[in-house]
Amino acid sequence: MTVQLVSTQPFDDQRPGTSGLRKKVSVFQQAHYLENFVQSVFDSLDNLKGQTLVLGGDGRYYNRDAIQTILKMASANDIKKILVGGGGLLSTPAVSAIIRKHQAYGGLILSASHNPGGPEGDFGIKYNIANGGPAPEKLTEAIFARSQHISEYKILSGEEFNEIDLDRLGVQSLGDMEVEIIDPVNDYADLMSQLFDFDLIKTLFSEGFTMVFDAMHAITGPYAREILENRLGAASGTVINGEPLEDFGGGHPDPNLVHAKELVERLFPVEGDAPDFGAASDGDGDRNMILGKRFYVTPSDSLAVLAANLDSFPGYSNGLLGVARSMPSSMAVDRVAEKMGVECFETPTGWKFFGNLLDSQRINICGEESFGTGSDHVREKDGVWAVLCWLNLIALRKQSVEGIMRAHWREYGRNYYTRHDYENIKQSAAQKLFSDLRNKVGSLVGKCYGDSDIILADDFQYTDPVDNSISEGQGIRILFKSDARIIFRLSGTGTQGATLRVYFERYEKDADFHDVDTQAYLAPLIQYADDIACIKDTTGRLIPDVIT
Ligand code: G16
Repeated sequence: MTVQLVSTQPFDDQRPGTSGLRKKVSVFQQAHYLENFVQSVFDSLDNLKGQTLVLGGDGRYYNRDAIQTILKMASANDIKKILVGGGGLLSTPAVSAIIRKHQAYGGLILSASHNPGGPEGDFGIKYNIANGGPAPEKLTEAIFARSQHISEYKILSGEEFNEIDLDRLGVQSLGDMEVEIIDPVNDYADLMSQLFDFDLIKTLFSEGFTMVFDAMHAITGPYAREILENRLGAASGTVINGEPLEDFGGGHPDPNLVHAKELVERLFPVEGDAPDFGAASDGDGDRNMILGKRFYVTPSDSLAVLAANLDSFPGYSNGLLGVARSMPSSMAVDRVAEKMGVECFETPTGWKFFGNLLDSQRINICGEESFGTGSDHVREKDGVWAVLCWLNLIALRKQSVEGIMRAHWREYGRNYYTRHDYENIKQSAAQKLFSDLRNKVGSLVGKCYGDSDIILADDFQYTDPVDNSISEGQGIRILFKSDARIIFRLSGTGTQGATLRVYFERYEKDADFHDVDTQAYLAPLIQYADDIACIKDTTGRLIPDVIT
């Protein structure tokens, strides 16, 4: 086996987005495309030689091929050891947990998260650093810069070269590098058992509590089966769509009311009884959706409830340190922080912005409207973790999901919240909409819409309180005096055209008004958003593609 230096030329589209590099599978399959990006990652890391990395993916199409390529490149780049999930599988939060547990130098995660998979679908790759979290912007920019000047990459080659057997647990070698195929679930499941009261949850299930977990044929199937069914005694069959498939069974592994259709039908049956609890996770296992019997919990509300109750879980008995939410997430958690007297941070969209706050113990729980919740146990959002939080809480409080949520609203008030997505619109239309909005935003303050004045309008900018780095242009924020907000942002994870996201929220303190239909409650704001941004005229779309 020899190390081959392969000549290559830069691809101009390798700038990582909100969460790594995501492209169509066919883009990644172009000669040198994956290799260029991986070499750019390796070249951007200091002192990589002799280090240990973690590698795994969500099992989507091209996962196994990409792993074999990356292993050959890692060996050629003098990496000492790689821990690879059996079958090439590792959820995003599991990679984070394994990096931390084994004090690895970092890890590569192969996933395009909630984007569809299969030969026609998407693929993706992202690098996580030694704290277990996504590479900060400084590093992703350095990777991109390197990718623009790359002229060669290193890879092992040779006749006698055998591919690593990804399905055989244990140590194999590749050149001078050690490859250890590890059980993808164990480390993660052990960590969960330290954070939550498994005995209490076991009792809950033994008393007849019923739930359905929809793994959407993505990565969380094996994790949910081991934890819910094997360790916690949930009935067999609790986990549905539990086999990871390369094309996610043709579905869109995004745990929301539209895409987790089977789960939603079970929890909202036309007739008959529903299970007590429902949950789903996404392609790579970092997102979650929480449902009760005929009841939907918004991700922002879920974050608020979990923050308010965090100290009741064994792993968090020291209490709430502080909270953070992404800017477009609802302000429900802000009220919890205020009441509990802890700091609340508003960060740009993207989990990487929570890393410094978690590392410096300014916060120990954080979340995003995009179905992400997590804590300082890892440095990624964590779908199964969020489900276990709710199970632990239900077992403690002996209340239904709806009961818990309504009690929370009575105490803190309700933040009505919805997100409207306009998918695959023309890039030119998206750009026009945003440049018009940016031109207008300075003059919006003081304007009155309906019963309320605009008191703040800006293009959100964030200064990281730990390293003082500044991130600009993170979305248009419009705040009304009536405790209402409209946010406009472009998705950073799509691979086709542009996706416009418009977020709406309004606070309602009066419990007599906690039962209104969300779209009806927010209808005036939805109209103002079109008045302000001319969505229909500019995009040609009359209604959003997805409403969550
Ligand atoms: C990724 C990031 C999240 C972020 C989301 C936003 O999620 O990891 O932190 O909230 O993207 O997506 P968009 O830019 O499309 O609104 P995931 O689950 O796709 O990795």
